[in-house]
Amino acid sequence: MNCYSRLAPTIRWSRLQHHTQQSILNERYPVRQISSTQVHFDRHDCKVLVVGGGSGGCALAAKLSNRLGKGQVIVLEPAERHYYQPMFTLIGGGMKRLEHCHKPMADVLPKKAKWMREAACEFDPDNNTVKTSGGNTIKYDMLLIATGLQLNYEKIPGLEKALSVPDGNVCSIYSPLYVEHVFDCLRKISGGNAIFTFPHCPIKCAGAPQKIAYIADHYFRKVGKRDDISITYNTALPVLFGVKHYADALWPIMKKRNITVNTCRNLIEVKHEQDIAVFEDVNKPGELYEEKYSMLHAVPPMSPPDELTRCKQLVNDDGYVDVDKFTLQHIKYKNVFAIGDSSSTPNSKTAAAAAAQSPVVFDNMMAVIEGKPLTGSYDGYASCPLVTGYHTCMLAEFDYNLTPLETFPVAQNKERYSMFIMKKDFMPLLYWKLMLPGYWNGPALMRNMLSVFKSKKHK
Ligand code: UQ1
Repeated sequence: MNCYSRLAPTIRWSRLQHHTQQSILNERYPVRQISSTQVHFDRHDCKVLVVGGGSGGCALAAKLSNRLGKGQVIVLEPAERHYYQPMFTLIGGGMKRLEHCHKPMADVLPKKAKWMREAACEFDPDNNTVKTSGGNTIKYDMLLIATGLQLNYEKIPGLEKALSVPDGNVCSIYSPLYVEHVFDCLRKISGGNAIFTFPHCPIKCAGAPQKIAYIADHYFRKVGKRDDISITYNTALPVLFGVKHYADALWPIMKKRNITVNTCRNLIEVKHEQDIAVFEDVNKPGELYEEKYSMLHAVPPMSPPDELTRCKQLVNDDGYVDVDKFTLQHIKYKNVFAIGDSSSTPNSKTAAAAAAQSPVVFDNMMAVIEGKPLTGSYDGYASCPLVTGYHTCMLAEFDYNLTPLETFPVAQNKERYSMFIMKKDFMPLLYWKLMLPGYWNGPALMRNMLSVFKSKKHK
């Protein structure tokens, strides 16, 4: 099977400009120029192979190639563009545009690393090799898996079809293909039920599905149509947010905004011709609820990519790379590490978590290369700037114990304008200028410095 076939979502061609169609095609299906007389597959050797050029892969490729020198690191990444995904919620709310959130992959990958514009097709950790979509084999000394998650829209019957209806009323902030249509939906709807979902599996940025609901509420109020629209947030989780400290602050916001929250309710089908979303009670399989929507914001189920989950030696039963949660080293293969969303570590999956993991992975990979004991340990830090409208945000930060681990000397379980500006204007700069070039190790240093200003109550 062609490695790329899983990446082929139903694309709403009618809504996309020709150049966008072409660039998405180029991005998804890179063409290998093959001469008719000679087909020639290569074998490549490297000290470190980084699979994936997302936030974690990029940052680590920069750190490692800086230390190891030119030509020692290969990055395997098929996409032409690197997206700053934390901006997708703001695009959904019409606060930013899609063109603000991506750069050419060639510009963000480090110059000292070699970029192979192919996908990993087959992992063989017993022989230290990875086969690529272009038919090449890469042999490595050290492997870093940074693939992130794939979006499985097709797992919900009817959803892809609904998303591909021209000017339809189903949308999703999670994909660059669909994110721009979210704001169209917010503008278009004039009454009825706006339904927002959260699927029955771990996802990246677990705060985003409710952020877009808060933003929608604020938008409907701003334009004076909120009284005609009822908003429902249906989550498959038993809680509103995994960290009690913030969940306790978010429930009253939902209440104040008059957003109905149903927990343990999972979207299982979309009947777009009738505008009906079908939900199942996750505790009572077979107990179904049909809800009529005038707008549906759907979050797809997600999983590590199929190419990875096929390699049973590397992954746990759920398909995540089986690493030690502190050292981020593979449980069985000591020359394999993972960073970011595809790893088995039980932290929230955010770019901030990848940033905090980056110095640990770097130190521990270098320790293996130099034959020294591992010293780096990841505490599970993740943060989620919970945007709650057009000028407010609650910055949640916490660790493996789901205990708040906050950077700033203020009560962070409150909605603040300062945190909104940080999320909207400061974070993109920090990401492009510091994180991707490998200089940002998460806010631990800043937190320690600012801790002198914290009152005992907040320490
Ligand atoms: C962070 O480190 C990070 O990664 C670059 C983000 O993603 C873009 C974030 O949203 C946040 C909040 C952090 C944490 C940084 C600070 C200064 C609290």
